[in-house]
Amino acid sequence: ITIKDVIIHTVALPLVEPLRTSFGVEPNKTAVLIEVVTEEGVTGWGEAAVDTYPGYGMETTATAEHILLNFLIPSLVGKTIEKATEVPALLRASRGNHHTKAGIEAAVWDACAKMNDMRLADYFATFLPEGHEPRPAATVGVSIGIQPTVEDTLQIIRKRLDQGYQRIKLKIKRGWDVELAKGVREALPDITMMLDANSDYTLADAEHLKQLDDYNLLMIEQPLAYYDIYEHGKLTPLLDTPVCLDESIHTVNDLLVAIQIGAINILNLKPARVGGYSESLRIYRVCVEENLPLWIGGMLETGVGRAANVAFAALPGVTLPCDISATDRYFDPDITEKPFVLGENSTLAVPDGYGIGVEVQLDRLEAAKEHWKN
Ligand code: OSB
Ligand code: MG
Repeated sequence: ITIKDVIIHTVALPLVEPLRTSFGVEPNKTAVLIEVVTEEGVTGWGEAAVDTYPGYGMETTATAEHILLNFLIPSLVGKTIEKATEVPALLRASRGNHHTKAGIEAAVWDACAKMNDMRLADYFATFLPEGHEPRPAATVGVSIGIQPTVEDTLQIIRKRLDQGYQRIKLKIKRGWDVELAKGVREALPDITMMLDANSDYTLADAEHLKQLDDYNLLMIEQPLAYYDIYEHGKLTPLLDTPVCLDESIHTVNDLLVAIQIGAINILNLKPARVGGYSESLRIYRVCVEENLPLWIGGMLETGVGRAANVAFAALPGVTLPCDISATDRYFDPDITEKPFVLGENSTLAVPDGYGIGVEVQLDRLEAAKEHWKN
């Protein structure tokens, strides 16, 4: 494809249920959607998963717009791209800004898959060894924010179990952890449960976190600092509960270091966090080679970002349930048509269409752009 134009759409969508984490809460999902228009007449869509504040990552809607308009878009317009994996080299002059780069790269991935008359999931598999053809659906769970009480949390968990989710993730923070895990485990002895600390603890909390070993947790996600690998290397061997890293892993190199020093038992791969699907494929291969359990995380993406993540999550090296839930957990309505609906055995089917397989509805896009302005 030859890139003719790149258009950005900053949007806000009201969340059906805001997600309270150890770093904050937002009633709206914001995103910068990126539309890549090609000389061939194919259009690709991508999503830069950014918030209005640098809470999870360092980028925001404003930095994404700035970096796209001044640096990334000028690096791509007029370029001819044969394979989507060529994009990182074209963006190399700009450092960091992974969520933003992932968004523009995702739009190129969508356009390239469409140009090849392929679903994005199948296009991903062309960059992997044989035997990595996508499954029909991604296995998923659901992430539940911090609630005022154990009883409130149980109520939401029961609703999600009734909806068919088979893996429950609970957000925790300092002062809201052991009591929660104990209360939920006593009420629901058999559920598959995990916790996500979003970097709220320090190594001094190791003894405290050790108490969580009593509650049969699938894993604890990102206990220590978002920039740390070293201290996770100290904590992980002390816990029986497997430690999953999210915020700490920004590149394949970070992952190799984490594996080398024993900091990681499981990886939450967010394509946004590592700068896109090209780097995600490198990381995927390391996980397969090292037998490291892998799942795909989420950033409450709109249908554009979620469709691409579902495609990636369908790859067979993704071995644990992903944080990609059905559309009705996030938005009513989403900006894309064909909502994702939870299927048999806690899955989301890979859409049939070429590329990401879902279409942006222009009237809803306009409404979401208006919502952003207000
Ligand atoms: O830490 O995994 C996280 C959402 C926003 C920012 C960080 C995280 C999350 C989630 C939600 O846990 C996952 C989802 O998209 O459903
Ligand atoms: Mg997380």
